[in-house]
Formats: sequence, C-alpha cells, structure tokens
Amino acid sequence: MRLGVVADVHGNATALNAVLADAAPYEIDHWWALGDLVLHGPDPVEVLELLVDVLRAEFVKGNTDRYVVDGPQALAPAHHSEADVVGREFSRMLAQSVDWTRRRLDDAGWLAWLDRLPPSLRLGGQPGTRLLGVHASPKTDDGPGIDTDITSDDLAALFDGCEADVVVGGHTHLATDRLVGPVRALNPGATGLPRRSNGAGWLFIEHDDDSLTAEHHTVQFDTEPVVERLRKHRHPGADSAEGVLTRVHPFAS
Ligand SMILES: [Mn+2]
Repeated sequence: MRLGVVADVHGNATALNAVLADAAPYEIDHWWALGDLVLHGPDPVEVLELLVDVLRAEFVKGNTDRYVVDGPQALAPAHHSEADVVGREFSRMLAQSVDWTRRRLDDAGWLAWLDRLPPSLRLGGQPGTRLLGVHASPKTDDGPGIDTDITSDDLAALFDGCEADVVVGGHTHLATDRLVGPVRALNPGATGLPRRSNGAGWLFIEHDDDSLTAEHHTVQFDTEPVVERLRKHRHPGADSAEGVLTRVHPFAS
C-alpha cells in the first residue's frame, strides 16, 4: 500500500494542491491528514473538501482543530504581563482566528464532523511495520512532539507504551526522520505553514507486512495568493501567517 501523509495543512489550499500535484505520479492508495487542518489559513472549508472528497483521507484531530471545535471561550486563559506585548497580541489573534475559522466551518456544516475526528490512526499489525499516526505525540495532541530538537530521552518518554515500530506525527512543523531506540520517528513537516523549509511537506510511505519505507517531499508553492486571500477575507491572523509564509516570523526560522 502506498500511503501519503500530510500534517498541519492549516487552511492553506494552495499548499495542499501543490502536494497533490507532486504526489500524482506516486499513485497514492490512501492518505492520512494528521491534524491542524484549518486554523490560521484562508481556506478552511476548501481544505476539508479537498481532503475528504479528492484525497478521501483518514484524519487525526490536532490541538488547533480542537480549539476551533470548542470555540475561543474555551482557550486556556493567557497570563501575560503588561510588558509582554507579543504574548498578549498572539493570544488576542489566536482567539479571533479561532472565531473566524469556526464561523466558516459552522456555515458550511463541518463543525460536528471536525469534532468526531479520532486522536490517532494505525496501519499494519506485523512486528516491524506497525505504523501509528498522531498529531503531536501518542498521549496528547499538544506539547512537545516529533522534531529534530527534542532529546532522544524526551522523545522516548513520549513514545512509552505506544506499541508501534514507526510513529508519524506533525505539530512541530519540522520535517523529521530519526530513530529513538527501536522506534522510527517521522514528521512530514507542515504542509501549510512550513518551518525551516521552503515548501509544503508530505511523506510518501510504502507499507506492507514485511517492510516500511518513507521518503520526505518538499514542494514549493506560491505564497502570494495565500496572503492575498488572507487579506481579502480579513483573516485576523493575516499578519502572523504572512510572516510565517514569507519566513520573516521567528516561528518559521
Ligand atoms: Mn500546527
């Protein structure tokens, strides 16, 4: 089976379409979308329509999908000092972006669907090729996750008891392929809001009972129309998303 994996599409249909074009020659049988599907980008409804109707993907719910389902009033109260202008501004932008995205999904009838998404996906039962898909880590949709910065000990603790040979997750937005004890840790890198990368990430995985191979792909896409749509639709997080997409924002570097 040929599995394509995207994560952190973040409402960016331009990036997702670039991945689809890049993946066409690989004749993917099945897609996984590992959460953070809609928040921060201009195209939350279009992204869900693409993932469901065109890719026929299976899904994991990410922390920001949970924020959108639960609404801005459910966000943990932020305790920023008067001096922490950046922190207070981020919290305000996050609440407004959650509200903006939630209204669009509600109008299009997607909120109940988003709420039903599971926390993880599994493929294969043979030792050596058991694949687990998560958003951040096997136990939670938030906090530390799979990237090149986390220590092996910390990553091993996140994987404790996961009963998988390969764990693939998103959340950190950093493309990763490393061994943690006997477990291979993969992250496709973000599709819609890349970090330390000049394009949309996705993973091509070939899986059967005897083997599992994985290949990272990075696909360049035009960020200009994404920024234009953020502005046109008066997205409350437009400045922040533009900063990440143009690699000016500290999160991107
Ligand atoms: Mn994310």
